[in-house]
Amino acid sequence: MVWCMRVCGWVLRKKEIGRVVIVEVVSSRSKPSVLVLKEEREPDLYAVSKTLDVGTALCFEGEIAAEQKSKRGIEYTVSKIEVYSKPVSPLPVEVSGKVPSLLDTRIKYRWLLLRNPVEKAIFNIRESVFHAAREYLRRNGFHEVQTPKIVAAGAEGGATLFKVEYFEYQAYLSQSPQLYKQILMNAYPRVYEITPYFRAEKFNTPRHLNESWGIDVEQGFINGVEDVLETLENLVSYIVNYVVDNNKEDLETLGVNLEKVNPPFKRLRFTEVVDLLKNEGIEVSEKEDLPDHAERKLGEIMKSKGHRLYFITGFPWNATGFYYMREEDGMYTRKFDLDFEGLEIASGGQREHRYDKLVEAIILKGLNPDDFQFYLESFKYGIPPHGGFGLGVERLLMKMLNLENVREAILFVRDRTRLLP
Ligand code: AMO
Repeated sequence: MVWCMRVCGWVLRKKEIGRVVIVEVVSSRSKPSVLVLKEEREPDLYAVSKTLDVGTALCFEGEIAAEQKSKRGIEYTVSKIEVYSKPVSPLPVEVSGKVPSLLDTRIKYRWLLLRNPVEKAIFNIRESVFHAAREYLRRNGFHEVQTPKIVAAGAEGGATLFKVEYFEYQAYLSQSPQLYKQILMNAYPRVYEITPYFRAEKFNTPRHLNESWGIDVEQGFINGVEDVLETLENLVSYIVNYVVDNNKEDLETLGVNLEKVNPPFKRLRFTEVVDLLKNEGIEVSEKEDLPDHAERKLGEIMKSKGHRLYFITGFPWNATGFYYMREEDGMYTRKFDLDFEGLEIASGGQREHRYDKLVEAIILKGLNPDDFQFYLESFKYGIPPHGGFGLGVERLLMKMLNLENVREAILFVRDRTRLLP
């Protein structure tokens, strides 16, 4: 049985070969529909198709052709074409995918270049990442919450706060839902939020945005940081494997051979990382966060041992936020990172849930406990031991799809120089 379908989209390319017109129409899939119109077979539609410019918005009705010759898409024989809108000027960018555009052009015209199969494939996969994350977390008893994005205090250090005028108060854009997801540990055993992070990173790098998206999780009643590591490795595996199973066409369009991943991921102590790097001639301080070049080198070392994804656990206190639980030695904490081939894609840890210790940590970090009263109060009424993480969506996509720049993984880029579109 042959099904007649109605598909709406835009003309991506048009080719005339003798008395045949071939029109590629892009819709929501990364592969275009290929309309084959023969003068002999459908003279009226053939005449219409000759007038179609690249960019025309149309709907067509047709059947998947018995014989499929096109390598670019799915061929249809057409019974109806309805034109909805014609471009009033030629398109400013080449959308067919024949000629790759520069990153700058891709960012400026993403809304139009999304008609290009490669752009469409990236964002179809981005959609799957969010869908899979929700599916996994919901199935595992996490409640979805929304917390404010206009806040009175930052959680990730003052240097990257964007100031906002809030009537007569000084406010900021939220860098992370950290403090709020912890507060909610008073009433939910498990929460997550899919959220933007606003960070005034002043430098331009291929892995930083000023507005990025995170999958932020917090889990209570834990017996230690290992419970949180397990949630994160299961979540990341679920997301990657979901994309492998559900975005075959998009991965093919991108030419990406994404392999499934399975937990457990390798765990490395921070001190082990320092030794591993020392053996490779890279000196890193035992008291600070890993610099970028050290992170990349570690990625190479781990890849040669067959580990694409690995945790670094037990970060030094000097390199962490105030809210991570410190070990008894005072030097190290229960903070971890998850790295994917040399790039940090997530951070998390067990939190300090003991009131007195938390006040002490805030003071030790040079912050004023008065600024955190709303947060501190929530540690007085039976908050359970808890931990969680923030997983950077654009960074995860970058690694899954071998993208060179994090800007390729977000529709509208906010970076040091871009506030439009
Ligand atoms: P962190 O600051 O490491 O941790 O952020 C978590 C993850 O978010 C991503 N990310 C970014 N991606 C692109 N551009 C940026 N400017 C940017 N900043 C962060 C990264 C990073 O690993 N509150 C903790 C999480 C927690 O402990 O639960 C936090 O925000 O992938």
